[in-house]
Amino acid sequence: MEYLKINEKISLHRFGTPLKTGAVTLDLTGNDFSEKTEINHLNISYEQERINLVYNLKPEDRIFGLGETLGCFNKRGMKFRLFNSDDPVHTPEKESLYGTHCLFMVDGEESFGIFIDYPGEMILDIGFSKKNIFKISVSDNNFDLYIFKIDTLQELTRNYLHLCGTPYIPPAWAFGYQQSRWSYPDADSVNDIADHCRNLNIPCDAIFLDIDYMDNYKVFTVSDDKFPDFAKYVKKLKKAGFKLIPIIDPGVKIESGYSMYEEGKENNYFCKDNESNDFTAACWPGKIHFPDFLSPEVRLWWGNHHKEFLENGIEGFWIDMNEPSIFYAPSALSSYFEQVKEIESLEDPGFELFRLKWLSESLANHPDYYRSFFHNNEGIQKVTNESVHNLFGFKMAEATVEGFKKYLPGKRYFLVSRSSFSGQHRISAVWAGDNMSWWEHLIVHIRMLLSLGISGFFYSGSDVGGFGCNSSADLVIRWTQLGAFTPFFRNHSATGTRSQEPWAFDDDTLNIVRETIRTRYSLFPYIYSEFMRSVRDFHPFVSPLMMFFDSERVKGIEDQFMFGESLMITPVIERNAIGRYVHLPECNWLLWKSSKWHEHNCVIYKSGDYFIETGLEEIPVFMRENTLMIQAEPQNYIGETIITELFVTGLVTDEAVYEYYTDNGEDSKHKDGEFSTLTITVNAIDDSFDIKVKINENFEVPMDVNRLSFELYGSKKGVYKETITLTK
Ligand code: MIG
Repeated sequence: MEYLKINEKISLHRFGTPLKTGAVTLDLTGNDFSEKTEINHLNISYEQERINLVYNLKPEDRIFGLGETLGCFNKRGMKFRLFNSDDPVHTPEKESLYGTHCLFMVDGEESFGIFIDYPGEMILDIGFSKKNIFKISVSDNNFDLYIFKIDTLQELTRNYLHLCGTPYIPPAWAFGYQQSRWSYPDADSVNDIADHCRNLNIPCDAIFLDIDYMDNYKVFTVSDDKFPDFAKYVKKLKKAGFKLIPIIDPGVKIESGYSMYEEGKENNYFCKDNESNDFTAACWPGKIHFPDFLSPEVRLWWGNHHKEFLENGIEGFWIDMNEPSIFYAPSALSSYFEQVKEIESLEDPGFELFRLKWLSESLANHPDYYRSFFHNNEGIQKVTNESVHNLFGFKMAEATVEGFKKYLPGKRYFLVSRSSFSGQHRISAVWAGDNMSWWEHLIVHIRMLLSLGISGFFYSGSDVGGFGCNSSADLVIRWTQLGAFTPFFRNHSATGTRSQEPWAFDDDTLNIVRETIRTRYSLFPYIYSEFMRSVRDFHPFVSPLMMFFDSERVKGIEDQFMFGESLMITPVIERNAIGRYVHLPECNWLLWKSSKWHEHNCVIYKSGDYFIETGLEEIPVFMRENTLMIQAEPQNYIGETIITELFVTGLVTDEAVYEYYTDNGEDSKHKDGEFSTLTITVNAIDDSFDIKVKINENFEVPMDVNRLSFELYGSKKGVYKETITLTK
């Protein structure tokens, strides 16, 4: 094993000659590796092709991280198989989901972090089989293992991002509400959604196009019947403030004359089977080939095919099925049919019938498939998909980015991927895939978001209202209230399920959901300022309480989280609950219980534990002492009007400083200093408040705020209100 000390915090242990995954961006060339046989904390054992790393868990150890996984936020007691999989039923025992993020922290007497950069299968048994044994089994002996010498979770993320790069920043409108369903298949149904939103005063920034917009599920086509004059349509919707986000699936339909198929075949752009023929699988379009995204040439080709969409005004995509998901391979299907015939011929099929059911289920995503096709990795070496499996989604995202770079140069783009790998946080968001309209999935949503944040995916979210199964009015309400405090805020549901748009239920539900979404929009100045800061600081935007407060108690809290630096969200996630218990760590807190963005009840709480009664229409949010929250009048969509007035709320007993941040929201010029800030400083002095406002304006980005209305708590005299008008 080779060893490299990168800096005081990070060291690298290199096994064999690992393949370059693209996860790490820090330039390590020119460094001198030395030989080493041991790794701090871990026992290494070799088992045929695999390498096992064992850590002896101490009673107090907690394990945090692992990105998109199920189970508790503290992963101790769980087992995971990191092998990207399209599994649409997220029950608690599932070991694999769509992404691989092998970054975690052991938090205990001796804390440290580990990141394994390896694109094939890894099994992590975290005290599941044996209570005190944490065994990591890597299915190959070529990989990089990084050790982080850190004491806290925020330090882990900071150092990991130093190694793997800055998180993706979406365009500003991506912080608005987004409406989706499988499917709004044609212009009429999309119009219906857009009209409902505007007529009912429900802010919305984006509408998603699921697979039915295409011509026969052929990638990069738009059905002419369903969207006559697509280009004009995209522009019309944009004028009304809606971005259209088409879905892109990787499988290319095998159909002679279809240009994607012909070009791919001719240029050898598809993954090959054992006999060097184009590998055939099946997905929505029927029989398909997979583009070999591991080849740079293929990525360019694929990227170029976004041209028409991007020139027609599309600014974002969601990319799906990129684990890649396989309904069946034709060879497996024929053997399945043979077995059906065999069973048919039996006089009494008996138990064989059940075997048939199991057989048909095992057709999808069978492990054999991933052994039977090959990539031409970076145009250099032939590798089985199995050995680089977890890169497919990442490399597809890179291919998409090639398109953005070419046809939307300099612009921020919107990209959310289902499958992902470490490092992908630089170029795309992820959503949590096919959750269910189950109350149990609200907490799953929170835990996953927090874990993803650790791995640098600051902008992510899960389907609000739940994807599979029928949702209900109360679930959509509670989920919208939670979703309003998550970065990617999209209501989405599966075909065949009950509609779950805000207006799909009754008037009460509509009103509550509308006010919740309007509250979200009122918080846009705060959300955007905080998000941009979180990226600058390498500190997750949505983060666990333990990133702010240090106590054993706080480390065990998984159903409350920080949203930026000022707000702690304590969502109600149980059906029929009339409220919930909350833990308020360390300082005083201001409970901001709102049912409308500008109407709220504020109550000061000392640190401790409380039961907070919460009506179905109310969102309990706690403001941290000596921080501020800023709001503006909600808009129909982000950027509809210029923000000139801010509403500032806070509990101030000493000093609170807030930096409101604004930029053009659509490109990367902020990196060169093209942003403006307005710094608000509030000091509590003798039962009153001293307020100072300082503008730092970049001439390219006007600071249009000219009025600030304050509502301050913490003085013995009660609430203090003041409005300040700024003159330039
Ligand atoms: O096999 O495109 O997770 O969001 O609506 C299902 C149809 C394929 C899975 C995605 C979901 C999407 C659906 N897709």
